[in-house]
Amino acid sequence: MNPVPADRFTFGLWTVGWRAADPFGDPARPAIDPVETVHRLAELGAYGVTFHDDDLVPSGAGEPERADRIKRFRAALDATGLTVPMATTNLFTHPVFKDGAFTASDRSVRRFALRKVMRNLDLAAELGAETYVFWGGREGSESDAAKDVRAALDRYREGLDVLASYVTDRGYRIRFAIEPKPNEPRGDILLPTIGHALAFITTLDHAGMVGLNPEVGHEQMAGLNVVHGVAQALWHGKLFHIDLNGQRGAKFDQDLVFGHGDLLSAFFLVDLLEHSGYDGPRHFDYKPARTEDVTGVWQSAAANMRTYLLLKERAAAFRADPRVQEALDVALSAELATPTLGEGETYASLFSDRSAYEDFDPEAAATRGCGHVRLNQLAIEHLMGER
Ligand code: GLT
Ligand code: MN
Ligand code: MN
Repeated sequence: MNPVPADRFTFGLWTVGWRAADPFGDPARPAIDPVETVHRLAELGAYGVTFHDDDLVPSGAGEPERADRIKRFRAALDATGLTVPMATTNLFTHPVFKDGAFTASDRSVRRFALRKVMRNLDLAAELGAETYVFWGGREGSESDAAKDVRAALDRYREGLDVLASYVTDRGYRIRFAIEPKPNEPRGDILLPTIGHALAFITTLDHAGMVGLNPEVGHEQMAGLNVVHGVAQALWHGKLFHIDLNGQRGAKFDQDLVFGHGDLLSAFFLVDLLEHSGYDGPRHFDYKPARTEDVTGVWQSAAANMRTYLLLKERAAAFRADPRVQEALDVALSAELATPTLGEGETYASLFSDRSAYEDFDPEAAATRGCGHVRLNQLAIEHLMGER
């Protein structure tokens, strides 16, 4: 059960590198050099590493320092074979972004934000990234009087349109992935859920190159079923990337290890990813708990991958179990794939089909049990290693 690069597990520099400062407490761990992170992740069997511009080069660093840091990072990638499948921009830490980046009311901040993204897009392309994530943590408000949401969405769209043209004109093979989140750090964030983001994408000039990077915990913070959300993103052909982690209910963003929140949901999510043809990275966006020392950081990184692999194994066993197949038959699971109208049928022939209505007995059909609880129990028993 050891992870290998073919499993496509990736981690952000900011995840294992989180120094465990929170709104109530100082950093509890030392900084980790990105070069060390690359080596440790490679030893653990990861496939890739991802970064914000400022994770790699602290904001405000001069050009020589920037070049040196990028050179050292590249050398570590070359030495280990670790890839950079995704990169993103920090548009949230510096107080200049306190009222947003693409949707800041201050136009000069918006212009600065676009330039910051363009600069890191060049580096992302150079390092071979195929996905560029947009998490708009500061795009939002605490007061409904403070922002005209419709104007803010106009500016959000403008920003993504400009950046998509930039990528296209430069010939970069990069697609954009919007990461929804309902709140935190803003009281309310724009594009709060997968559904909001999907609708927004349809309005973009380059809608085809923009998809989603859903995060497990962010949907759960909104009280939503992340498996349903990810399935709908897949259905739209928009699951470009995914942030896996754990969350226990509707509260602050916990970023727990994958599976350490709603384990049953994690099981069904792995089942979905593994059976849907999704072939992108399995990216862990978690934070090693503040209680952990540096040893605990790397143990927690390994825990994410191990949990994923265990769930993958259990999901395969679940699917292969004849009792599950039988329960799926009872639930008429396969029948859902059959179109409601027959081939070539129209509403007119439906109208003249007496068996569909006049002779249909809804009372009899209503007595049929679906057996969904048994199916769920079988999943739980597989998850617990009972079968
Ligand atoms: C930030 C956030 C994450 C996003 C990252 C991308 S940064 O830590 O909490 O969910 O994926 O910008
Ligand atoms: Mn999160
Ligand atoms: Mn995330």
